Amino acid sequence: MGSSSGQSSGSYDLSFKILLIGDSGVGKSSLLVSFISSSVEDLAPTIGVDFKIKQLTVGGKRLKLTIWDTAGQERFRTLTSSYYRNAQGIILVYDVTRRETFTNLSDVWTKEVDLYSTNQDCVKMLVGNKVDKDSERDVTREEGMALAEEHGWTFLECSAKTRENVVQCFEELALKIMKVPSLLEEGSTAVKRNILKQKPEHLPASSGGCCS
Ligand SMILES: Nc1nc2c(ncn2[C@@H]2O[C@H](COP(=O)(O)OP(=O)(O)O)[C@@H](O)[C@H]2O)c(=O)[nH]1
Ligand SMILES: [Mg+2]
Repeated sequence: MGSSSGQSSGSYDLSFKILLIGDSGVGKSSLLVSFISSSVEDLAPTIGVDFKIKQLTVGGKRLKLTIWDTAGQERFRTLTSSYYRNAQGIILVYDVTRRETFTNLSDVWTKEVDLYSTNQDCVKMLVGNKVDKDSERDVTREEGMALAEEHGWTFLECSAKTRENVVQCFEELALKIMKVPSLLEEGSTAVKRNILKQKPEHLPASSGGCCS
C-alpha cells in the first residue's frame, strides 16, 4: 500500500464508496445523519443524490467513507446506474415496523443492485431500522437473519433515533470490505487517484488517463 509518496495524502489509507438503498421512509437519511453527527466532516449539497464523507479508523486503517444517500427519488424507482457505479459496499435498509419495506428489498432493490453493481464482489449489509419502536414491530429479527443468510449478507438491527448499532453498521461493513482483495485494491487506488488530483504540481502529467 503506498501512501508514502504523499504525506498530504493523507489523512487516510483507504477510500470506499458506500450506498444506502431501500424504500422511502425507512430511515436511510436518518441513519446517515446519526452516523455522521458525532463529527464535523460533512459536505456536498444535493447533486441529484446526497453524499457525506466520514473518516474513521477501522481495523487499524484510516478510512474515508463516501456515503451516498438518495435525495428521495427512490419513491419513483429511478435511481440510475451512476448511483451504483464503483460502490464497494451497499447497505440495504428496511423499517422493522413496515413489512412491505422488507419484502421490497427482495422484490425490487436486490434486482436493481444486481443490474447496476459494477463490482460483483461488492459487500452487502441488511439493516432493519427503527428497533426503538418495538411495540409496532412487524418483521422479526429471525426473519431478517434468515433473509441475510439466504443471500450471504451481514445483518444488523439498529435505531437511527437512539443510535443503537448505528456506528456498528458502518464499521462492520468496512471490515467486510477490507477482507475482499479486489475491493481493498479499489479502495487504495481511489486514494492514489485523489493524491494525483490534489497535487498535480508535484507529479508528471498523468500518462494513463484515469477515471471517468
Ligand atoms: N422511531 C424512529 N424513527 C425513525 C428512525 N429512523 C428514521 N425515523 C423517522 O422515519 C422517517 C423517515 O426517515 P428518513 O431518514 O427520511 O427516511 P428515508 O426516506 O429512508 O431517507 C422520519 O420521520 C424519521 O424521523 C428510527 O430509528 N426510529
Ligand atoms: Mg432520505
